[in-house]
Amino acid sequence: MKEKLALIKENALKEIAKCVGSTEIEAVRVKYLGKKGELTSILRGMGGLSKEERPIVGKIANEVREHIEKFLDDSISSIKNKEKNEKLQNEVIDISMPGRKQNIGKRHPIELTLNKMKNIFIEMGFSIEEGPEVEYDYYNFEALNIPKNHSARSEQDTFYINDNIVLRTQTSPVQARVMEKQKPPIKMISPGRVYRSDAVDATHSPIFYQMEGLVIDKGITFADLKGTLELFAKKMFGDDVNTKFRPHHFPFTEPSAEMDATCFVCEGEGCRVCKGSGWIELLGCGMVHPEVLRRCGIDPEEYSGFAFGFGVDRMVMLNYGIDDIRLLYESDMRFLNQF
Ligand code: 2NM
Repeated sequence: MKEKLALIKENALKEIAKCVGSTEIEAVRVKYLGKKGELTSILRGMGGLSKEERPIVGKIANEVREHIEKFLDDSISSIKNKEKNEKLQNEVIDISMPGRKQNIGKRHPIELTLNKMKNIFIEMGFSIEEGPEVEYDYYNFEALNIPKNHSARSEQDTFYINDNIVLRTQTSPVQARVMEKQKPPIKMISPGRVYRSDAVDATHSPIFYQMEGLVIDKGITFADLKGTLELFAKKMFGDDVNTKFRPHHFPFTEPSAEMDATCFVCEGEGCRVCKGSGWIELLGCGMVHPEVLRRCGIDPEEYSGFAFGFGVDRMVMLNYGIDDIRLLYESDMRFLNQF
């Protein structure tokens, strides 16, 4: 028995010393000290020994086990250490590698263009006013002299919430609200989202952006309108841009006009952007209709004013040479990343 134990010890120590990896040494541990290990089965077999032999053999067996355990623990920790160092060596960070690119948010082209337009008007002393997108029929139509049978009211253009409430089809209701509340002088713009029940195509979206403006004071004339909007066109598209006014009709202004600017792409030669005409239609405008002033609580005998309205999406498209409005609302990163 003693010789057997000595042999087990000798073999175990030899095998442990030979181990280089942690899986290998674990196998050796199981082989000698595991439940079915060589030493364990000897300790189990001690029942068959005489009373005299038992304590002696037991003592030796315990010493052998302690010796093996100690040597094993030391070897395991040195192997683990060695393996950890190797791992750290292999995982060294190469600081010369290029970093991973972060996707940071950007301003949308509509916002970029809106900001540019707003800043031009802020420089000229306009205030920025906002109002509800879900609006009373009264402010969206009635106050603006748009009668009940006007084509802008037909079901196909307006989203009705109920008989009295609509999704605003323009931002002029904001101006009607300001006129009602505020004594002139008024010098404001109302940028914002508007809604129309249109079929979607390259130039129509049921949600789009408008920016309307309003100036009211004593003695405001069409010359003020022209001066303001010509200056805007030059600041927006460059000093070389010329403008012209064509007569038009809007229910809320009289007289009314549309303003064109010389094409800033071909400088009037005719190209794809201006469809060969050399001119680009920029906005609608006019002198505020006396009936609108009256309905909003301003005396048309004392005050006069001009108003104008842009389609912001159209400005964005002209600014960046975009030919399909849908690109502005589809959130396609391949498109948006270009700005
Ligand atoms: C346009 C064209 C012409 C306009 C009129 C008013 C108000 F409230 F003063 F009556 N706001 N905006 C106006 C005038 C809008 O958009 C093409």
